[in-house]
Amino acid sequence: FLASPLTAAIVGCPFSGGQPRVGVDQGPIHMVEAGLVEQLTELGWKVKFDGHHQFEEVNGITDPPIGKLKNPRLVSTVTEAVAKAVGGHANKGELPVTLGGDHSLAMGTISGTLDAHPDACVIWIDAHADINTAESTDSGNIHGMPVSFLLGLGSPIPEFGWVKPILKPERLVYIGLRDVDAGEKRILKENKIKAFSMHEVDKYGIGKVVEMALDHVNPKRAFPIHLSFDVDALDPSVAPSTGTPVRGGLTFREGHYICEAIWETGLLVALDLMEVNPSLADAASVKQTVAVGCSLVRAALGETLL
Ligand code: 4U7
Ligand code: MN
Ligand code: MN
Ligand code: MN
Repeated sequence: FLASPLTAAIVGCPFSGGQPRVGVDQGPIHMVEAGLVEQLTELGWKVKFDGHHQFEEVNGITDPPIGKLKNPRLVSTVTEAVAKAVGGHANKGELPVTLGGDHSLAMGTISGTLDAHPDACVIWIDAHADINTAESTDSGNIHGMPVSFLLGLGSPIPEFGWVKPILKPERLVYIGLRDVDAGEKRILKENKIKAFSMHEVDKYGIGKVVEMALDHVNPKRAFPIHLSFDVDALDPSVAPSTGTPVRGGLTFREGHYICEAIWETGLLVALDLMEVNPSLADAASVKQTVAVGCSLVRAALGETLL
């Protein structure tokens, strides 16, 4: 699916409108400043990066809530721009690496991937399921909702008319869940969506879980893969600087193993690294979280231990 020579396109998305905490917009800037472009070049990639997105489209927008949804027009406008950027790179056979920013951005990244690769499957690594609908959300934060939009669940919201419900429930799988709202549990069951929580990671080990996840979503290893990685899937001791940390998460190695194993399939066509918030926690924790974000990206793009 990828063009040769292998080209990665960094899509830096300094955006925080899908959640209330300031600072997550600085995540992509910190990862690039930590040397991510040079690190991927060192791995042998041709890297395209022409600055972070400025999202000028949103200037002057007035954005009262729609029902419970906060910043709906802002999120819709930004994620539509992201869909175009990611779709543009993917259609050229480049591998978009989207750096967040909050996870509402995945509404855009996955829309872009599916535009170029309609049969792609999605592997979602997260403490959370991010599948609330306009009806089920308590917080109204859209970073907890992108999956429901992509699946076309919940009542349609005209302001999000550009999002096409193009993801099929059987082409989606989760790993790492441990903080799923009651409404989300119902949605997962009703739609028969496969999820491997931390319970399954403990029970089977990460190697078996990744194999089972791939067997479910990609049985013949024939579909392209979009990997959406929320850094809060990792344990807070590994990635402390994130807005919604939940204890009992993936270890450093488990997180990296997932990325390495997906790279080994040869099917990766797009990657998201989301929810790094450099304004949360002390300087050492920020440095650690940013470094972990960069090393997860490298692992997904072919860095090996030997
Ligand atoms: B993230 C939550 F209620 N489910 O909807 C919500 F627990 O992108 C959290 O995974 C969402 O970090 C977390 O607000 C979104 C909450
Ligand atoms: Mn999360
Ligand atoms: Mn998330
Ligand atoms: Mn979060």
